[in-house]
Amino acid sequence: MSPGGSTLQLPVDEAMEAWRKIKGGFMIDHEKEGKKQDGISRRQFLKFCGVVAGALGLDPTFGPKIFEAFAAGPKPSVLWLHFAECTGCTEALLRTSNPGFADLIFDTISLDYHETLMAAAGDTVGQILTSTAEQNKGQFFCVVEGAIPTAAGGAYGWIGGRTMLSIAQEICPKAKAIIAIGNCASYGGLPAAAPNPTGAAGVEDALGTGLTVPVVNLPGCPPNPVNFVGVIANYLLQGTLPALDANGRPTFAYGETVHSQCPFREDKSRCLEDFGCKGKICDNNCPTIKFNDATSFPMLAGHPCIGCSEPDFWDTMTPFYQKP
Ligand code: FSX
Ligand code: F3S
Repeated sequence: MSPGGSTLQLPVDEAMEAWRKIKGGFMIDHEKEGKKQDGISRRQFLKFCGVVAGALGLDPTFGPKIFEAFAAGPKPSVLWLHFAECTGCTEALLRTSNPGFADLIFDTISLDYHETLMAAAGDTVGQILTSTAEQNKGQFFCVVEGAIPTAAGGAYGWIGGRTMLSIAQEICPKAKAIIAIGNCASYGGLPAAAPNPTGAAGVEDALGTGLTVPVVNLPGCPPNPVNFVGVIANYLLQGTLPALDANGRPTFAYGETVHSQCPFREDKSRCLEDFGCKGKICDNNCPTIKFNDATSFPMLAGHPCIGCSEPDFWDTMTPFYQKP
């Protein structure tokens, strides 16, 4: 959106009511097991909780405990901010189908603000964001998607007549915790690639040392939605954020290299190292958790790992391909 905002506007109350209806339409009906038209079946969601348990390094028998934690409520409030990015992180979430995105999101969290998905537009959106953050101060998870341009006082990135930097400075410090989703929000990603004239940076770097709210980085371009839900599940189960590595990433997901989990280590005919695979210097659980309903991951699809979960990967991991 350009400075000045869009022309389509709803009063705040109407917009919030519309958003509640959208959310309500997607809610899981746990009584109707197996009846997919009203949402995900209990069995399907239970299975997904087993996958999340696996991602967290827990025995799959923890699946029912995670399920209960999500079902118990109240669901954690999430305000989701978009900054400089391609929206691929949200798209990755939207493409989940087992459970589907709507079920996944609306049965695990209370998504109270998300510009890509909400009905409201224009100035109304800004008012919803400000008032929701204020009402839930210290209680909500702030998910940040995209880098924050910091050069020239943030002048390179605007939403609704405000700089992305000023929005982040207002909202992020009010959160209980910040989840930086994707490499852009974690470390700057593509927008921060050299020579980075916009001064794009990840959340922690953009907001500086004065930020006292904990930040969990979930890099990947895009990251795996299972790891996002894993962070929330960890919080619901233990009341804490997961253990983080030196790059602010949960060790349950980024504790080992991609290579160490790759099934092609012993298969020279499938290993893509000679084509530029960065699996040995990139930490993530892609080969274990997989994408697209756990059907595939880059190397299985014949594509080398591009190292997208590491800081500055556009500068340090390129060229992504090499001639064998
Ligand atoms: Fe960045 Fe996510 Fe890559 Fe794109 O929003 S991590 S460019 S997949 O969309 O931020
Ligand atoms: Fe080879 Fe990359 Fe797998 S180096 S073993 S294809 S992670």
